[in-house]
Amino acid sequence: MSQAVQQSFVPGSLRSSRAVIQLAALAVFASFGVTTHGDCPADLDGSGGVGGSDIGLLLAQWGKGNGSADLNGDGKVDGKDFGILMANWGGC
Ligand SMILES: [Ca+2]
Repeated sequence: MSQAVQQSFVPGSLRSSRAVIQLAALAVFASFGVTTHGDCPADLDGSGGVGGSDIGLLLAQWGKGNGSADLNGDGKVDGKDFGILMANWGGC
C-alpha cells in the first residue's frame, strides 16, 4: 500500500472507529434508559445543537404531555417549552 493510500485510508479508519464507539455508547445509554440530551435538554434530536429539527420535534408533541419536548416538566408541551427551546438556540 502506497504512503498516499495509507494517509487517505487511516483517517477514514479512525472515523469509522469513532462511529462504532459512539453507536456502542448510545446502545449502552439506551439499555439503561438514559437519554442522550446531556446538558442540552432542548437538543431533542441529539444532534449536538438546537435548531429547526428540534422545533419540528417539539411541534409534533405540541399539546401532549410527558414527552421529550416537555422541557419544563409541567406535563404538557406548549409555549413555555418553545420558549426554553428558543432560549437554547444554537450549539450546546
Ligand atoms: Ca411543558
